[in-house]
Amino acid sequence: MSRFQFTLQLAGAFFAGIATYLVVTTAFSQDPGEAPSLSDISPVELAMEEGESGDVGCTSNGCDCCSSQSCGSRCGSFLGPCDWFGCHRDSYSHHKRGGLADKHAPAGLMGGHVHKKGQWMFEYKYMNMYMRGNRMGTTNVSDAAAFDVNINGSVTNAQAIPTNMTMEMHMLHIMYGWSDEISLYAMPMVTSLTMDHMRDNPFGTPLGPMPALAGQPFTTHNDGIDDVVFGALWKAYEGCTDELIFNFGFSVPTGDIDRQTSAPFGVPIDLPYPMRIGSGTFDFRPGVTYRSNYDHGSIGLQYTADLTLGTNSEGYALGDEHKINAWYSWLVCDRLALSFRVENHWRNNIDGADVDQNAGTMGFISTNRSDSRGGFWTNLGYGGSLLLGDGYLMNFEAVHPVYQDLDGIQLSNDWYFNAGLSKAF
Ligand SMILES: [Cu+2]
Repeated sequence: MSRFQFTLQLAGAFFAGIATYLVVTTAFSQDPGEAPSLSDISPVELAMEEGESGDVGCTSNGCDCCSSQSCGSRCGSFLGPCDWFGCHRDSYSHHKRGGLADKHAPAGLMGGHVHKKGQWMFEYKYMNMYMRGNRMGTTNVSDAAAFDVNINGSVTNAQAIPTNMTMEMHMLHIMYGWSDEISLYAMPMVTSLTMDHMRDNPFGTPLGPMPALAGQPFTTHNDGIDDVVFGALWKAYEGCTDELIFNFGFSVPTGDIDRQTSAPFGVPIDLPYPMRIGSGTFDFRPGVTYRSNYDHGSIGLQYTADLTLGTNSEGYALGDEHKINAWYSWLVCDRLALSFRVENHWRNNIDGADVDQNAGTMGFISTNRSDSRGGFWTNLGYGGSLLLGDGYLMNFEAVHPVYQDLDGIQLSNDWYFNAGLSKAF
């Protein structure tokens, strides 16, 4: 993808996000309706998680907390009072808006909330990502067509093709409220990577007789401690019902990038780029999140990036990544929210190349190519979060790509899953 295309898509995604925001805002600010009585508000629910982000600065319990028209109208009920699925909703009070099931961004996102001074949060997050089948640009290619392809003037996948891959991550997300505006966080994690391949070209090759093991599968695996992510979140703006949070994140290269495998040749060779756990570089991971709360849910817009700083010990740097997300969380009731998310994700190709790899290995298999790592993905995410009480929040999200434009030849993304369980105290 050219830099021009990239810029164009970035701008397009940004304006799409703004348009989504305006449409949702307009839809949800009509019909002031009736303000609920204070007796509707359960003190137990309100006390549940006082002090998390989204507790948007209103000082009294009622809808008169803000005199502005916009806030007043948001105090109205869009869908009317309800008592669905046996759980009563109390979300009319802005006073304790942060204690509801939509207080965190959807499970696949980070950096969307801060904590009050002195509050801790511990969260276990899990991700399982699955990739299946090869793709060039926006076109899926069969196993037969994935062998011996010409990428940027040189042939690759001469000796094997990747066929599918599973990436699993177990993350421990720790947050602490340094002040009411600034929260610190750290996220150590363990990553597990498994890739299946098909050996040689069983579909016919111009190079002579077919090797004896052609078409046989083989698998490589790698797991271990990934790069540790840490940083600070700064709530720079807090309105009556909305807030803006900046993320100053970094990662340190604690993940291994130099492991070897004996598959498929029986002699140790370096694992290819997508099978390496860490980036090998210090990364800057900035972000900014805007959230706006409504009686029946909340919307969020988020930009995040992962920018490598310098070059790693193997002589390369992973490509920069950018993500723009827009989501809507619908509060079915105070304890349960359902979310819908749209993500645009850009990743650049690798800068440089591993010094241990001689140029020949690029021809063996596409996963050794630094020019087959970048791409653009549009993903849709469907999630839910459930307040379990006592400060526990559980969330889940299923994500799938609806558009993928991949540089070179790469495995295409399939459905993947995010889940988390957090406790704040
Ligand atoms: Cu938190």
